[in-house]
Amino acid sequence: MGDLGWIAYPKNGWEEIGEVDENFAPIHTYQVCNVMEQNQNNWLLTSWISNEGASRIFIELKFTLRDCNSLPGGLGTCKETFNMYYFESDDEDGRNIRENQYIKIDTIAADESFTELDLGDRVMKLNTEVRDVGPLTKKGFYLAFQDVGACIALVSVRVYYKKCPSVIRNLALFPDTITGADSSQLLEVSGSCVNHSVTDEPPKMHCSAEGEWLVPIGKCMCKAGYEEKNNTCQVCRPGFFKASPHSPSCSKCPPHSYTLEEASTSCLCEEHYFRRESDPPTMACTRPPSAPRNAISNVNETSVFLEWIPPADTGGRKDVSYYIACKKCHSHSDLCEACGSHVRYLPQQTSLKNTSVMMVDLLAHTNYTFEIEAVNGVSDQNPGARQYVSVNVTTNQAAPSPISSVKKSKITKNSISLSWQEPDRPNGIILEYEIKYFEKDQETSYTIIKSKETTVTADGLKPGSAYIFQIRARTAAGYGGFSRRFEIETIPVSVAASSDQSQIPIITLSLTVGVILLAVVVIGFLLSGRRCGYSKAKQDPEEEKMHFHNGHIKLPGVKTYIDPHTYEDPNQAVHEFAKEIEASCITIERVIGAGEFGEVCSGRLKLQGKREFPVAIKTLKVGYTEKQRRDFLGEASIMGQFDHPNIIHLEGVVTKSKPVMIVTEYMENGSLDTFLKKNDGQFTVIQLAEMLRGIASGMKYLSDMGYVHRDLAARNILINSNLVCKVSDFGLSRVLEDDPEAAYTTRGGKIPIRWTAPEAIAFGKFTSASDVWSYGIVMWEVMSYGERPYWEMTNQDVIKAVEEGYRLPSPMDCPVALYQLMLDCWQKDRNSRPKFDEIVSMLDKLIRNPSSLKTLVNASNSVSNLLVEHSPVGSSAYRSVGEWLEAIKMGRYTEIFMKNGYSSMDAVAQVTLDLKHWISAAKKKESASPPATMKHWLLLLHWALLLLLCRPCFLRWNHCRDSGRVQQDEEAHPFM
Ligand code: ACK
Repeated sequence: MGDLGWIAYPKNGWEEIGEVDENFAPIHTYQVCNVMEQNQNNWLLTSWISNEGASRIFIELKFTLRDCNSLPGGLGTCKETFNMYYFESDDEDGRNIRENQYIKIDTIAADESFTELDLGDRVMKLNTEVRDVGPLTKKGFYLAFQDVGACIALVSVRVYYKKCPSVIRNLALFPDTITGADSSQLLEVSGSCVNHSVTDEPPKMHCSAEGEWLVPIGKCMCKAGYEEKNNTCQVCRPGFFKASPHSPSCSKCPPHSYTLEEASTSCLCEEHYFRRESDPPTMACTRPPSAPRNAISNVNETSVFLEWIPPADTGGRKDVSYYIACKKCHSHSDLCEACGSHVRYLPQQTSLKNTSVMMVDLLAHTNYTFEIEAVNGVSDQNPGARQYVSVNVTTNQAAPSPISSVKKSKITKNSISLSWQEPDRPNGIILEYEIKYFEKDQETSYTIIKSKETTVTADGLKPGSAYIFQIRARTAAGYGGFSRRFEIETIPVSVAASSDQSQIPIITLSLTVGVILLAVVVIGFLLSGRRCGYSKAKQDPEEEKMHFHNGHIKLPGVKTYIDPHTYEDPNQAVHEFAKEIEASCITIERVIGAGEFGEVCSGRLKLQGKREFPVAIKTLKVGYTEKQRRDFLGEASIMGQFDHPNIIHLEGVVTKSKPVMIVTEYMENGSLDTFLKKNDGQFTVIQLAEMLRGIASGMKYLSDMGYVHRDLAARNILINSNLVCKVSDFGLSRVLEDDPEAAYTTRGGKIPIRWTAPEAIAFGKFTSASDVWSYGIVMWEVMSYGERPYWEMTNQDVIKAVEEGYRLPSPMDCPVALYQLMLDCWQKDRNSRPKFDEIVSMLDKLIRNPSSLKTLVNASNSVSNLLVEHSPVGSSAYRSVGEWLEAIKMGRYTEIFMKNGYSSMDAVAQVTLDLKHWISAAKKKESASPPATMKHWLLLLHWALLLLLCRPCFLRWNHCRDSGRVQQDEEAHPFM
């Protein structure tokens, strides 16, 4: 509205006029309209305009221009354009420059002219034209408008430049930026990160000539502890954290962590919770895992397999692994020590990912405690909180490991002397070594020497020949593996001869001395009255030599049992098979039992050159008859013939002084039946199977020797502290007098009915096959922890039941495979029963493959066995329990039946179901429902057995069951 200060010349040219615009607002315009006159050159100069740093400016003109056609008479001179110029200058002194110094921007024409009509309406039609100029190099400029004879009204001149306006993009601030001079130019502009943010890649954008931001590159990110909100970085509140600029926003503290501060970059763990360095801060705080669960062990000789299930609480981590700590413990104290490096762990001891491990190369007969510890990534941060489950195991007997090296001590043309070291793992006391040798490539014909020493001399060899030697050790657990083959050559004759020659004088001398010595020995021998006795014809009392060809022994060497009865003088038999011990070598410590002929004591034996060891001593009571002495020592004559780890070992006898004694190895746990009763339910199936395996192995040895035991029963098995079972009780008059279980048969013999095969009871046919029957009963005794076979049934009932095809039911929790083996042993046809060697291999197989022992005979089957064994014929249901009991000659039980609620036949049928129920409850260890006393239970069983013997009743039971009238009541029990 004020004075623009523009200059117009000449005077009659451009003229400043006040007007109104289309909205009737007052405006200034510059007008010129000299259309009638020739040679117009009217200039209008603006004042100095600063370009404010822009190098390209835009000029927008708004004007009206009269159409020459609408002007009457002015056509010759009238123009419809005007020119626009500019002149650059740094200051305001450019007004005085000449016209020709102005630079033309453009000729401006109207694209819309107004007509008379328009004028008449007083409506202005505005033209708008925009031109740009650049690049500008000075601080400012003037504009000039040249009219050359048009009718123009210049309404507005707007001068401007373009810029990209300040903006925040990707948390970077880009300032106002004036566009470049060139219309296609993009200006690269760096942004600066907003508060609490940091650069990732430096932020940049491009400002286009049109004032638009284009192509952003790079960005800023809110630093740790801050998050982006509305283009700013906001602090994380307490309880929230942001660990890295790269995380998009603040997160709530993960479980078991907290923060009380603003702008937290991490959260702190709650007490007892930890974070591993490598754990991301977004992960919950975790803790060490709880202990592994349900650890079970499986001992196989000197290997232990452990299996467990993962801990209930993994501490919130996935990196749980297991560590096995191994401790060797003393059996009678709590003292334990680390196992040492000889134990191997498969696959490894630490960082176990799987929930099982196997320890091998443990010591035999040793108590171990294994601690299975669950470990995770934070366990080391809380070492005080070790969580483990311990498993105590006792390793079994195991054969010794092979001998690793052999030294040649002397080689001649006919002999090779060797020595060796005890095996690395003897796994017991080495009883002897077996040395097998043969001429190279002549393996079918070999010699075996047994030696108690770690040296041997093989003589009678061919000169200059190669021999192959292999050695193995034997302990109570049997033979270990043979060593590798050692090839050794005897000296050839030529070499031997030459060395012999050089030694002729020495040999002559030795020969002379040898002849004299031999003479002395022969004379001495003759003078001594040809003592013959215990020592067998061996080259060395500690050595035994046997030759084999094609698998058959060449020398008479197969040991068979010799019945002491075949000796005219029983004393001779004793001294043939038993060593005489001097009474002074024996210390009797205490009485441990009563035998048939006198007390049984424990004590110690100290033989010359050997260390003292515990023994059992059977004594013959004073005042014995000659027959009693003979029978007493008869056992020693039999026992002395046996040499097997599962046969009680005879140390010797005392016959030269009184009391007469039989000294055997000491078996710490006494007789097997008592031991099992005392330790009911304490052993694993594998341990029981191993006991059975030992007994079978001893019996195989006896049967191989042609010895029939006749009184095989758990009470006649002894068990030592390592749970090794040994067959004992080798009475001369067999079974008759000394076994309290023996009863007289109709044939007059005294027989332990429950253990004896039917053919032995009926016709006195005692064979190894009848021993197999007894072995089956022993299996049953072992698996039922010393239960009495056929419980309280009378011998007569037992004979009858067995004769009718009834067999003992499976003991509780007995593997199917073992019960099947028992049933095989109890085949009526003795030829169909397994042989002891088959039993041993069968048990070996089962022990080697413990999973085969996992299927148990289920409780209900074992009960139904009681009843199902029979094929009933005929049916006549009894009306009352009394009637039925009378009919089966069991009338005396009527009152007991009634007292216990068995007043109807239906209730009797329920007996079986109650039994089933009780057994399954016992299996689940619910102590709530067993009968009031064990006796009652036995009675129940007894009755069930009676049911067996009563066919009609069985039928009735079957009928009840089939018709669904017998309702199985899970809760009720007659004795509760
Ligand atoms: O069950 P026990 O303790 O074991 O009771 C009997 C008792 O003597 C009468 O025979 C025990 N007994 C017999 N021989 C031995 C032995 N070699 N070692 C330990 N105890 C034995 C048997």
